[in-house]
Amino acid sequence: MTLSVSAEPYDFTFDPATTALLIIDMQRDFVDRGGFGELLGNDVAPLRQVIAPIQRVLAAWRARGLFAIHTREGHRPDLSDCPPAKRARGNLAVGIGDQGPLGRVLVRGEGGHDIVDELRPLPGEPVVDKPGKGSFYATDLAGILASRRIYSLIVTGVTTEVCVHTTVREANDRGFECLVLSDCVGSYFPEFQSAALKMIAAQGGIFGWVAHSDQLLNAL
Ligand code: TIU
Repeated sequence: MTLSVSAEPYDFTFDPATTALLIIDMQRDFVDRGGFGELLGNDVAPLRQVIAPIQRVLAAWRARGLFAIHTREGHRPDLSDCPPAKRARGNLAVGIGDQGPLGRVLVRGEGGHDIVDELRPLPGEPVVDKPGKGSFYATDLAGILASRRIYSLIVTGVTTEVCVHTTVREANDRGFECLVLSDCVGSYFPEFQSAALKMIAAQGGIFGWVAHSDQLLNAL
């Protein structure tokens, strides 16, 4: 079965059986006050706006028995997988590995590292822990997608110009077709949100397609 979604730069067609919904880094560390995002100097409010639209898409996706994957950015408690350059970046008073209001910042097992309750993964939905911005770098995501014969990705999560963009670029170079849902990805910076979405769909869809989630829900 092939479905078609009205998208930029042109309709996105996909077979639901070979497509995964990818939910990137919807962790308290990025969308809650006191987390890594706020420690970096950001207002988390714009990111919280994507929770409800992703919830709607995830509910429709699950209702059809389709495959969803969640990612989390973070590090081992001993920080052995955190490059010193990443830890030093920003000269933060409280940074990666330090004790913050939500526990140790961006460390696996801590409160801030967890996915928000509204989007809690269900059994059967893999959670991919990643040390970098991209979801393919140093993870088993490629293996999971290969074993499920997944060729297309519906991409949601945060932040649009950082982990979403890095992941879409990685996926595009690996031959995946990516549809990014414009209202289900969020940035701390409105101007980056707009530019990042344009960069994906420009030049005939140089990295992929962009559509509002209503268009996907219509197709489903
Ligand atoms: N800072 C920022 O915009 N993003 C990140 O650090 N990680 C993700 O985007 N997940």
